[in-house]
Amino acid sequence: MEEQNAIGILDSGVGGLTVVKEVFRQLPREKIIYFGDTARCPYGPRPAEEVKKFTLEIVDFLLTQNVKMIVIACNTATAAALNEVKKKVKIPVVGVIRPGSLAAIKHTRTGEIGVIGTEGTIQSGAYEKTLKQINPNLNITSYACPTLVPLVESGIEDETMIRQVVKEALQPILNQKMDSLILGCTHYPLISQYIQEVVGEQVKLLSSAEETAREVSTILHYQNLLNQTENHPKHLFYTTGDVDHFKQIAEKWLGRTIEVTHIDLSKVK
Ligand code: I24
Ligand code: DGL
Repeated sequence: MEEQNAIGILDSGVGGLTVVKEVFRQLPREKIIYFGDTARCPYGPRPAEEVKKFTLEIVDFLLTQNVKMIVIACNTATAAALNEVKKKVKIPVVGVIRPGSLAAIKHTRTGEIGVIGTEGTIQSGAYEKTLKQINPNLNITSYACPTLVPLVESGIEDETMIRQVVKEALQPILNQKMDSLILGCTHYPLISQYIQEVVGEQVKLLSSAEETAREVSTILHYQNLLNQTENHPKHLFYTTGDVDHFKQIAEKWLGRTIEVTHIDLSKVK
């Protein structure tokens, strides 16, 4: 039965595990097959065409795993490839940009919305397009913060240093009016407390992981694809990079032990 097939979740590396954690919480009966392209991470500084190519390769791999749905958990990949992927595959495809945008639209009172993300995400204009398609009167400030992914991935725990990097990264948008700020990158929720400090408590931070898991739930229900039978589904995690390093970060983040397999995409097919 198709509903017992897994949900395929892809990301440029480990950041998409924020979406996995929410899917585990909101949809505990669903089996997950995660693909983290850690060998080619980060996607943020790469040209859109390259990110599109990488994303399509991963989608092809996930299709060989018989997934019933695909979640593009990476903002940069969603910006570069969501439309193309949707055109190519017959199963439902969800990105992280629409759910995050809808959350901001639901929250804003002034119509002034900020978006921060990688260079690729911001340059694509995908958030503006999505937001303005729903409400053309919104006032959107979008800004790339290329230092924040390296900050999170450095594993630095020194709060003074984190504060300093976050403050510098956000300086240019501090005089912009906004009542909502979309964290348009997988990694930003991990430093949201520092971002909140810098932008002030009057600005509501919106992250897409929770909203994306809810969108997944809605679509599975609507398409009659919710898994009704599984109780302890066996999840699979693929990484193009180092298995032990991936496993260490993922297990710490998810709070459970997982099975991780190395994969070389050039050897698939
Ligand atoms: N957090 C992230 N990426 C890393 C890291 C981290 N190292 C420490 N912490 N490294 O992303 C990325 C490069 N690696 C990835 C694995 O393969 C080799 C290359 C954010 C994690 C999002 C779930 C800090 C850290 C951690 C565990 C949980 C959360 C966290 F170790 F911030
Ligand atoms: N996952 C990416 C995103 O959400 C951040 C890391 C990267 O640049 O690959 O945009």
